[in-house]
Amino acid sequence: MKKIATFALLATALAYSASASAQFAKPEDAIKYRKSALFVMQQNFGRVAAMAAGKVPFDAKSAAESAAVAEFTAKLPWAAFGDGTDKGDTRAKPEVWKEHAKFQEYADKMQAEMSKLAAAAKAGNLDAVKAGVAATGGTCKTCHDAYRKD
Ligand code: ASC
Repeated sequence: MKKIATFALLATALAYSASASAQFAKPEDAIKYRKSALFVMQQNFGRVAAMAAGKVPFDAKSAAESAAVAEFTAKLPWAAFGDGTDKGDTRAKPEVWKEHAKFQEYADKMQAEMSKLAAAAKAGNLDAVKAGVAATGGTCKTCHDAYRKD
């Protein structure tokens, strides 16, 4: 029984690491991938944030589309912070890998807030969009303060 459990655990671990590393041929690719995902996410979040701030007129359809893209792209960067991707063209601090569970917690929190924002935008509720932008932006800042250089 113990042997079977150990084998199952090992197989799961191997499958996981194989799939995580198989996604990227080189560490540079992982870095480029996560930065690209974060860039597309920010561009879309920024569009909604500009509406929330009254810098551009609120357009419910555009807000809903952008928030949906931001919600989806918010899922992508985290698989690209694997081992060996701490060096290179990145502003990520070493703490990302030293405190990976906490970093992942921040990432999860951001995604949860981004989903609430997407729901508010889909509902066309500007007040809820404003609250969602503030809450989501707060999670961006908290993580950047802890885990991003500069
Ligand atoms: C953005 C962006 C961030 C957050 C942050 C909110 O649009 O690029 O990092 O919002 O500025 O405080």
